[in-house]
Amino acid sequence: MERTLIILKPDAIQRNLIGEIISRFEKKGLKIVGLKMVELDDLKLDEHYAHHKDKPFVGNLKNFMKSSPVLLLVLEGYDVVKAVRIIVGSTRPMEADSGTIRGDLAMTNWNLVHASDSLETSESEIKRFFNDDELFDYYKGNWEMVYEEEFGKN
Ligand code: FUP
Repeated sequence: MERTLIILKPDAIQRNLIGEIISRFEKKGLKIVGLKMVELDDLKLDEHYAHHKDKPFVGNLKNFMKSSPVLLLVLEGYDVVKAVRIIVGSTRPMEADSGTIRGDLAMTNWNLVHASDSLETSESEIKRFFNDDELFDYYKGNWEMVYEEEFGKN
C-alpha cells in the first residue's frame, strides 16, 4: 500500500492546529502508520530542501523549520500521495482552494504542512525521517476489509 510523509510545520504547532490537521487526514480514512515529534537540524533540512538550495528564501525557510519542534507523520492508503496533496492544497495559501488545509487555515508561505509530492519522493522522505522500527503495520478492522475489497490488498 502507498505511503506518504507529512510534516506539521512549526506554525501548525504554534497555532494549536495539530488536532485540526491530523483529524482531516483521519476523517478521510487514511491510516497513520508513523508519528513522532522531532527538532529538525541543518543536515536533514538541507537534504529535504535540496531542490530549493539556491533560492533566496531557503535561509528563512530553514530558520522557520527550526523555530520549534515539528510533527512527522507517515500516512498509508490507496493513492495516498495524491489524496493528501488534494487535502493539503496549493503551496501558496492565498491560491489554495477553500476546503483544503492551506486554503482554510493559512495566509502566508508558512503554510502549515509539508506533504510528499510524488511516490518517489515519498519513499526517500520516509527513509530520511523514519527508521523501519518506527513504522507500523497493523489492521484497522472491518473498515479496512471493505477498502481491500474495492482496491485490492496492495
Ligand atoms: P510544497 O511541495 O507545496 O511544500 O512546496 P515547495 O516544495 O515548492 O516549497 C517548500 C516550502 O518553501 C513551502 F512550503 C514554502 C516555501 N516557499 C517559500 O517560502 N517561498 C516561495 O516562493 C516558495 C516556497
